[in-house]
Order: sequence, then structure tokens, then C-alpha cells
Amino acid sequence: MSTAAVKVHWLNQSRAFRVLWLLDHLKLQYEIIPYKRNEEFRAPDELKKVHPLGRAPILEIDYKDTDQKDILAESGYIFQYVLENFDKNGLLNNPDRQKAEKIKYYLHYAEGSLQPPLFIEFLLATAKKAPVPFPISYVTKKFADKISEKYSQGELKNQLQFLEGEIKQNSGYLVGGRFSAADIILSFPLEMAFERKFAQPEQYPAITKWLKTIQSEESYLVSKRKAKDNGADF
Ligand SMILES: N[C@@H](CCC(=O)N[C@@H](CS)C(=O)NCC(=O)O)C(=O)O
Repeated sequence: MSTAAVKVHWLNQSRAFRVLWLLDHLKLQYEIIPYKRNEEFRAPDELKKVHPLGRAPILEIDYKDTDQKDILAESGYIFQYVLENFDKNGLLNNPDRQKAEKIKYYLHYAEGSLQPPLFIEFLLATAKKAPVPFPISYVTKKFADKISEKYSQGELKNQLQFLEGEIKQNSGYLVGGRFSAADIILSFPLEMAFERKFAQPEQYPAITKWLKTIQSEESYLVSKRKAKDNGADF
């Protein structure tokens, strides 16, 4: 790592915060390249110059000694790469093979299983707020409520009940009773679920307590400060 320069292409109000937290917990040096969402809540086009999909986070690693540069997209892949290459002491991993595999599972699960029903809820909530005249607004709302009721709410509940049970079984964390990369990667969807009121914290006491516990990690506060210094409006 000493010969590598690390840049995080970070978008305000986004899941890119997790990468700052990951790097700060491992006490790695990095630079934040900030991007601001536009009026449509989309990433600006400049991000497409770094990676064609133009989504955040993007991790750029410049290996000075070999003159090679890695441009990484996809949160789970970024996490896996950082754990494999820069967490040699296993600080955010687990020495037990099965527990390490479980952490890897969560790196995929966050975006692959938990994020989809949350994203559907987000789209439906946005559609319901759209400035359309009556009676179209009435139809839109009814239609959105039906999709939520028939699919995304039930699916989200299923996921949250699963995580509630996992945290209870793992002494307040996701894997092996200790803080790991799994806790960092799942922080974003679970914070969002409560903040956007897609789920009620009272119904998930273990997740609620877990969120408080992990947010009291010193590295979380360090990353929050860095994000704020770069224009975050939490
Ligand atoms: N599965 C991708 C999702 C990336 C993604 O959608 N990022 C959002 C930020 S939360 C984004 O860049 N949105 C901007 C846009 O859609 O224009 C990952 O985990 O990295």
C-alpha cells in the first residue's frame, strides 16, 4: 500500500460513504474526489470519465512502482479487493474460514438481495411525490401502493427479519460477534430503510441496536467528518 496512491470518487448522499469508512477503519491513506448530485438526484457526467457507468463509489489505485492503475466499481467488489490486498491482519475479516466466507456472502448480499426491494420502495415513493395533476396522481399513488404491498414491502420484511435473526445469533454483529466488513457494507441499506421510513426501527430492535453500536466506531466518526469536509449534507 505504501507505493499505491488511493483515490475514492465519492458522491454526496450515496453508498460511497461505506468505502471511506472501510479505508478509515484500516487506517489507509486516501484522497477523496468529491462529486455533487444534480437537480435530478443523479451523478454528474464527470463520473463517466472515470468509469463508463458513472456510478459511485469508484476506487482508483495507482501503483507507483509498477505504473499500473486499477479502477474499481461495485461496492462489494471494492470491499473484497481492499480486504484481500490491504487488510493483511484481517482486522475487518475473520480468521475462521466459515466466518470469512459469511463476510464474503454479505459483500454480495448487500447489493444483490437487500438493495433491490429498497430501491423499488425508493422509486415508488418518488413516483408518489411526482407533481402530476389529479386524477393521474390518484392512480399513480394507488398503483405504487399496490406494487409496494404485493412485492417490495413483503420482500423487505423478509430480508429485515433474516438480518434481525442473524444479529441476535451473532452477539450484536453480523458475523462472529465482532465488527467486520459485513457490518460496514450493510450499514447503508439498513440506515436507508429506517431513514426513508420503509421500515420501522421499533420492529427490529437488534438491527436498531446494531446500528448504534457500529456508528459509535471511531472510524465511522472520522469518515463522517471527512465526508462533511467534502460537502456531505447528512
Ligand atoms: N451496485 C452499485 C451501485 C452504484 C450506484 O448506483 N451508486 C449510486 C449512488 S448511491 C449512484 O451513483 N447514483 C447516481 C446515479 O444513478 O446517477 C454499487 O454498489 O457500487
